[in-house]
Amino acid sequence: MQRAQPQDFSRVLSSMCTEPHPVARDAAERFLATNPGDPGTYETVATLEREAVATLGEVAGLDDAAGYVASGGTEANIQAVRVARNRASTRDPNFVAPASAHFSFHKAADVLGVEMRVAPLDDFTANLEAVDELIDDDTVLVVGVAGTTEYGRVDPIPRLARMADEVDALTHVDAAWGGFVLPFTHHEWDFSDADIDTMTIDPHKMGQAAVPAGGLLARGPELLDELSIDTPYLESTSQVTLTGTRSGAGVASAAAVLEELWPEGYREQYETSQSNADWLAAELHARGVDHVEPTLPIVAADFAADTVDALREEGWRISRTEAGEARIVMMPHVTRETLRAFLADVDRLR
Ligand code: 0PR
Repeated sequence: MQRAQPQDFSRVLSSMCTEPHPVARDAAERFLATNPGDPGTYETVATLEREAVATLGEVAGLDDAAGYVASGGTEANIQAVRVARNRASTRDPNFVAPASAHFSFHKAADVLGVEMRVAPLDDFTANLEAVDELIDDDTVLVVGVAGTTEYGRVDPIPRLARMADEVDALTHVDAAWGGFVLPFTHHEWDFSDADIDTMTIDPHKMGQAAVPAGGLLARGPELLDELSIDTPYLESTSQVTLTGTRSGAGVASAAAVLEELWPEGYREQYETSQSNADWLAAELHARGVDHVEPTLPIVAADFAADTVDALREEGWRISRTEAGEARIVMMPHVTRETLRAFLADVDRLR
């Protein structure tokens, strides 16, 4: 049988994952047979995880960060809701999130038995009046998104955090994708900008780590203690992660690439990705194609459905927003050359 090969990235415009950086790939291979879920036995990878969390904290404006390298943004978001639920005393907990929140929050609500209240948007970000109306004394968490999945928009995080504080709820920021580009922008999104408690920030997206490497950060260890489960027969006595055995490859790759790229490498990637997004938006404008302005490096373009189908036939991997626009995510593998080839096909097929 022929050896299966993964897809190549040359026509992938839809993904929030990318080719791992060479140092991430190398570290992943070396640490394949390690389990950070058992830090007593696998000490080296446990040390790497602490280093990765410390650097993720730097990225997100937090000294002495608590947290861990999760399986992905989904786990980190579920765990953030779980922290908030466990910390609160209400029997009927709810959390409030904007309609732009990733579908992983619906999973969190379902798994944890916490009601999810969805606030409508105004110009792609949370409508604050609506959020305010949805918050009540049983609200345990307010969620803001810093880099939405569809349009790369940033909610007004400081204002959401103030609303959460008023009812003693926690604030969680989902920067799963945006966390590695936002430090180089003027947006207010991190632990130094607002009284936020937890954050999702995924090395396996813009961080260029190997999959699986998500990130959960907490302002202090006492928040993670809300998740603590006794582990009687391990050398370590408790565990806060959702999964048990975890990927040492993911953890080691995250630690390696964070050390390699933070901050200058990530800054360069942000500048390249953002200039590609702005360039594509200008090219679309020149062609009369409606599009949503890329505040972060994602472009949503309003092609006719037939055009998208024809582009897919040519091998372009494109996903659609709920409203039907084609999403083009400027991951590191999406270069100016990729975009020129894409536009040439757009011009031919439109
Ligand atoms: N939060 C945000 C803001 C996200 O965009 C995503 C995933 C998550 C959380 C969940 O992260 P995990 O998928 O790591 O659990 N956003 C992309 C999406 O669902 C993920 C993705 C990645 C999609 C690669 C396609 C793909 O090829 O659309």
